[in-house]
Amino acid sequence: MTAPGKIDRKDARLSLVHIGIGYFAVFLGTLCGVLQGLVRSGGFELPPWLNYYQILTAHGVLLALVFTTYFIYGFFFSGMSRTMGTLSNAVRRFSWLGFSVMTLGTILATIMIVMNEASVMYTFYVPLKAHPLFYIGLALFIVGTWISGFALLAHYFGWKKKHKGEITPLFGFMTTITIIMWIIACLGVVSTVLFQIIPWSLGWVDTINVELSRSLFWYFGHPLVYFWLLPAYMAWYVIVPKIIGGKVFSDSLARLSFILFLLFSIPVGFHHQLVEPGISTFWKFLQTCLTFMVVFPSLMTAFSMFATFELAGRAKGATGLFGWFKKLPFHDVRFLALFLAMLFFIPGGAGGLVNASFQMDEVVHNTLWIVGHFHITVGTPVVMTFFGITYWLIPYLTNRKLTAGMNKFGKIQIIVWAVGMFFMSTSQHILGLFGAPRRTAFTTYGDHPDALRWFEGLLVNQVTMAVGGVLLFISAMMMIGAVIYLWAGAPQSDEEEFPIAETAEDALQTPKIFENWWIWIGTAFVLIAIAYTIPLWEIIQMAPPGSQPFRTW
Ligand code: HAS
Ligand code: CU
Repeated sequence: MTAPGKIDRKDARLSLVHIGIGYFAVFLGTLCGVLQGLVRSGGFELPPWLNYYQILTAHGVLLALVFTTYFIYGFFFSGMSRTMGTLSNAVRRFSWLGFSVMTLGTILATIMIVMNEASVMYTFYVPLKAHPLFYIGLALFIVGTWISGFALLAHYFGWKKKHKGEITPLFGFMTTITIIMWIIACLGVVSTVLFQIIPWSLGWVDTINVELSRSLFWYFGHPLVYFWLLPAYMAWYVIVPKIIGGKVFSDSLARLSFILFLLFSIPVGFHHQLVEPGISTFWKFLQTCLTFMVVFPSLMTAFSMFATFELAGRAKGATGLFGWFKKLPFHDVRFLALFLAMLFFIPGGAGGLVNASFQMDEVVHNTLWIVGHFHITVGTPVVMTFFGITYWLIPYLTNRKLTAGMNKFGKIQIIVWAVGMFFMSTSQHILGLFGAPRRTAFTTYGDHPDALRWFEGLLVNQVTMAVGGVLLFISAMMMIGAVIYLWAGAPQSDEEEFPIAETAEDALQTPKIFENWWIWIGTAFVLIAIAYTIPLWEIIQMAPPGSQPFRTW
């Protein structure tokens, strides 16, 4: 029998293996990242056997796809076991199957990148063509996540069956929303990979409808960012209140924000394609409006965080308008990491509003501004939250202790990450406004005066960006060190908890309709049908001649 608050050793192992692979991807992916930064500064050349677009592809795939997905599943397995009971043997077997298929796909895709057969970036836009095994690896990766996803859904609905009429635990509800959104979103990328790209890359068909492929990719690509963000929000909603000695401000607001993500995160992909031909402006405009709808659950989250902080502070006797701020436990790395993550998301999210505005996107699209945007959305709110979770989750899973020394080390590691990201992302945003493009190695375009400006600005230039990159690499290596120490070196203890907050007594009763999955999944599909049916039909009907494959490296 598992002690209260602890999880079954077999569930712990399933979670740990996922987190371990995730951090191995961090090691490789950040190594590529620092090399990219040094190349762009003009002060460093890659060895002839390594090309810039190869390491850029590895950086994006390993960090944005592999690290995030493995970590998220490791977090889900442990949280679902902790809050909804030990996983059944069947659920665990299915999860190991999903893990095996995911990992086979990851290995295949990574080998193709290492062999320089897939320098197509993490968005693998056609008509750039990688080796067919790269795409087959990606397809296996997605199928593996589906198998594990369905296993987690089985665990959630199994709990519901045993607890008829009860409101489900918040962690489980949020995991289920995220998995359902992920499964629906992946339909886009699986369609283009299976029915367009793989046959085309194998030479079974000569040409490919580029606009259709990109549109199916971005049908998946924007909800992909919420697949990363929602687990971070889960930690902000469910775990932070416990760490700060407070309660969940409103269970229903938390659930409603996740339902809004399920409804509005998919029919918005065209906001990545605003400058692309082949999509009529009406549909771009409609999806831009829906994009502004999907901002609301984030603003609700911001409000909820402030309310949680203030209520916790006041309960401790805070007075004055901002007295509650001083009561926050900044000394605790488990909170500091998540608080800094939230702070970074303010400009990160605001930048997203710029990107989503037609005219402004014309200025920033395909510039370093976008790279700056996603380093303070994925690279900090998400990654720094995952780092913060790691400081207690690994000791919890390995029955070890987050020592005071490691807490101190962790605060330094998190602050180095924050400083590095501040320098790198600020430079990227401003260089992007100066016109510096993304996805290019070092170049001054024949010493063009505009390009030279990217190296001369006072604080903001491509060298500052590289300095930020080096700080991020140092912080990432510190994090890897912390993971190894917490996994195998920290003192044995079973004190470490998986912090799960209770809901505030005076919070409104959560409406039962929130658990009516048919309504929410049905509405999500209706919105998707409205936003995508006609434009995809037009893209197919009025397709220009397809494109041959290109290999530019
Ligand atoms: Fe984005 C491009 C629009 C959010 C990631 N985005 C990207 C790319 C990535 C990415 C990876 O409309 C590049 C893809 C590529 O390779 O081409 N993005 C948005 C919008 C949002 C948004 C409207 N993005 C994210 C998140 C990401 C992410 C989240 C990852 C996790 N993005 C775009 C657009 C593009 C784009 C266009 C395409 C641009 C182009 O031309 O290519 C929204 O979700 C943002 C809403 C959020 C806010 C901020 C809310 C603030 C919160 C924290 C509050 C702080 C607290 C702390 C409570 C409005 C929740 C307490 C503070 C105290 C002081 C006490
Ligand atoms: Cu997007």
